[in-house]
Amino acid sequence: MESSSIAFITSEEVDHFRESGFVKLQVAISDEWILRLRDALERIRLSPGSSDAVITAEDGNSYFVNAGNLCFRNESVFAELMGSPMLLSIAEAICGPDFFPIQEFAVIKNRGDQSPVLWHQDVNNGQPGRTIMVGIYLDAADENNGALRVIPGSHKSKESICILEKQPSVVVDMKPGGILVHDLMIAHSSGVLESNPQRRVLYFEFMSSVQAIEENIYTREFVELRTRLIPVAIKFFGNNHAEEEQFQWQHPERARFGISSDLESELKAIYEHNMHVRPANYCFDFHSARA
Ligand SMILES: O=C(O)CCC(=O)C(=O)O
Repeated sequence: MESSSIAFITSEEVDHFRESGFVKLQVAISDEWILRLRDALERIRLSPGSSDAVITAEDGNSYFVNAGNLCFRNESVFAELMGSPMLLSIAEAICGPDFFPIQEFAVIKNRGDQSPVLWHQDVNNGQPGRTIMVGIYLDAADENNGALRVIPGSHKSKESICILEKQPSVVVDMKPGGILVHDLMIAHSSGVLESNPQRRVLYFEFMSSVQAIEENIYTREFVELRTRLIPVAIKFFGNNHAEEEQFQWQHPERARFGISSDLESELKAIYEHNMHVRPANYCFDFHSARA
């Protein structure tokens, strides 16, 4: 990760995000982080759990395509990343100091899995701007290898996803370590891998607590439970990076989120509730489905 003397997200990048609904950041995670994260994901692949997805493709092979609840997988590197000043500063700059983490997961594309991600919005909430998905790329992505396609400005549109998905899109190429932030309302999709063996992306989803509750996207109970993950993750980061600058959490009610030093019990208390996130918004075309 870059030194903390460098702004993790610049005001120009925030402006670009607000206007277009996505922004590719200048900062990147280091090779050391990439290797640790890939190794942890590989161990999860070798013993998948109930929050993961393995599919069987037309070629008859099984492919590991999704891993959920990353901070609760006995792989502390994900909670460390969640608690890093880089990730939390990005969330704060866009969502505001009351941001909370909704979910964190990995999307793994493999050559041969034939699993495109169809056009969708992650959440169809009332207003864009204070809701983000931060994608951290562990592999390169380009037009023929699973790069995200986005429809610039679609996060501000009132059109349905069935209309939006027909609008002109742009492809966002990424390098390993690169970070792409998108608004949860932006229309996006991705294709299959044609030549690269894998494209692994870690996703960390955040939203303003006030927006989540005011727009009835999440209950207060959900928001409070997940907000507890922030001080826990900050401690995970601090335990392994004591010499680095720590994130200074500015949440207006942070005093209510005191945690014990038993971080594993804290994680268990958060994740044992198994709360469901809002489903994404896809176009289901009844006419084609009947034809
Ligand atoms: O990683 C991708 O290609 C897109 C994943 C995505 O949009 C999602 O899981 O909601």
